[in-house]
Amino acid sequence: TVLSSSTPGEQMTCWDPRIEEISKADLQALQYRHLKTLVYKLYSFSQFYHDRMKAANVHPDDIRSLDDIVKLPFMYKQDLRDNYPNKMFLGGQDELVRYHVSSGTTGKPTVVGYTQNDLNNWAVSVARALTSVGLGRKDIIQISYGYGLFTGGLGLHYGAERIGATVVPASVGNTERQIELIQDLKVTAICCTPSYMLHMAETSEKMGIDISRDTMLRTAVLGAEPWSEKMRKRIQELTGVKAYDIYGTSELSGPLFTECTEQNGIHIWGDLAYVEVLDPHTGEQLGPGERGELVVTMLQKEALPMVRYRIGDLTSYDDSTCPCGRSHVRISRIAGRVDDMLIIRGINVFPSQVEHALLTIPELGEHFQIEVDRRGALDNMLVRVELKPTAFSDKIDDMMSLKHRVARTLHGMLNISADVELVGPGTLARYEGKAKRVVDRRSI
Ligand code: DLL
Repeated sequence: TVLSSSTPGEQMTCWDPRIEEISKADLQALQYRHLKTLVYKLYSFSQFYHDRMKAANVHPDDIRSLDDIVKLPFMYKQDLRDNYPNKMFLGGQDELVRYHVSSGTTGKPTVVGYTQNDLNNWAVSVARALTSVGLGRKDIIQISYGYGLFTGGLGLHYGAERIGATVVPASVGNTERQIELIQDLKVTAICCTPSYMLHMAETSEKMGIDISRDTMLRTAVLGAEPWSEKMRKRIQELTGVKAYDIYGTSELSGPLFTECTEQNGIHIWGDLAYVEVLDPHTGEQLGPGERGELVVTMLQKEALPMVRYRIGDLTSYDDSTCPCGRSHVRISRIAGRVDDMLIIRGINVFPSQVEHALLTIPELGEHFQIEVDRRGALDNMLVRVELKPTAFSDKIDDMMSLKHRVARTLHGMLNISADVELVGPGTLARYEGKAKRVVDRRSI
């Protein structure tokens, strides 16, 4: 087991070099063994996967190498919805120890069930993730993701306890109180969405608290929504913390994977998950560095197995060994979702690209909103963005020239003309959970 040294008092780390530094050949052999077992199990015991494999004319005996995974059919979020709430589960209810339910912002909610082993593997994954960003038993970690049906709060909670850290289960909301706790309990690390981190930074400023000077906070583990490299820089500069990207989805268990201290890609635990990146249109596998749709097979999940799950997130992979020593595949920061991509007058635009472009302009704050509408036959994009308090001016000329500069920057970086509206600091909505950056009126 990864957590081999857990006797009380002993340094409890989640770094096992036999797993993290495993050779590519050994990792592939391990993945193949898991895949083979999984496919036989599903063919024999899961009506859903049995029917899917039959329809695709593939039998477990046809899986003779890891590359043969391409013979297996895909599965989609829609499959979970069609089988709501738990028709895709394997095993009986007596083996389940937990449910989580996704918010269902894009349709019917999906329900995820966990066996005890599932919860254990999930906690170990998060523990490995927190270890890889340099956290350990000396840390005091505030979990400011929502606790409850959302996987963020409890997922990070159990992982943080596994590394022996002291957990502050703050959940979301009551931001001033959260900042007081960070000060009073000498919190060293926080886990929340990047938008909530920004909200905390703003709130602490209003309270006259400088996070880098007046608190011990040094690490932030941010995820659950897309954010850009520029946003990372802003957050790091604003708060003095080192900000790491954490990724996962409820169907895969919840938050699972993070960057390491090198901040150069999200490490996937290859003994638990096998990733492919596909051309979203043809379904063909892409090579390292090529951006496409992430497809994940969870190799050891029990209650709700996931084989070739097309999550809909866009990324690329890198299979070179990281300078930190971990040999497993890394994926790049998620660029957005296939279905988040706006097509404006034929041009593909991701909200994360807009964010990146806006943050190149020093006068602009971090909060923005994209509104898409149709004017006659033409798509129209309006980007509404907050000014920094220092950039706010009542000189019309200054504001007009800044507005033009923003429009030119967007055009230069995205090749699209957009209307720009500059709004005062604090005007746009703030989010404790996932931010909603796009209003597409074309589909309303
Ligand atoms: O958001 C799990 C999670 C909790 C991840 C806390 C990280 C931290 P869902 O609610 O099922 O699960 O949403 C999953 O959110 O498919 C992505 O589109 C998006 N997402 C999650 N993490 C990131 C990230 C949780 N680091 C969906 N960057 C995913 C970009 C992310 N998008």
